[in-house]
Amino acid sequence: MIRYATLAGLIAFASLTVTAPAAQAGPGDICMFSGRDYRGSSWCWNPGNGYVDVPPALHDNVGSFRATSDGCFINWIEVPSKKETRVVRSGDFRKVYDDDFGGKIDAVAPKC
Ligand SMILES: [Ca+2]
Repeated sequence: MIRYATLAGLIAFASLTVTAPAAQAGPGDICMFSGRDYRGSSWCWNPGNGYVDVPPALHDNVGSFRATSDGCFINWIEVPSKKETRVVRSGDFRKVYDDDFGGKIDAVAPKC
């Protein structure tokens, strides 16, 4: 019976972790959302991750973002020589970004 309770607890913990990614955003992250107003699919990046291509759900499809670290949004025009960039500063946020550079984002990096 005790073993069963422990297993159930582990499963509950695992599903909580999976269903609440936005709440897991830590300090120093830049979090992006597929929808406006911080809704939809979300993904958080940290400068320690280095250069990262954004996940498919957010590729050319960032509806909003919040930054608590500096970083750089990248739109590749021709890999690896031609890119368009936007500097992001800690404290930056956009509730609506898909009508701007959010509609072009391919990757995030610590510096432009
Ligand atoms: Ca792009």
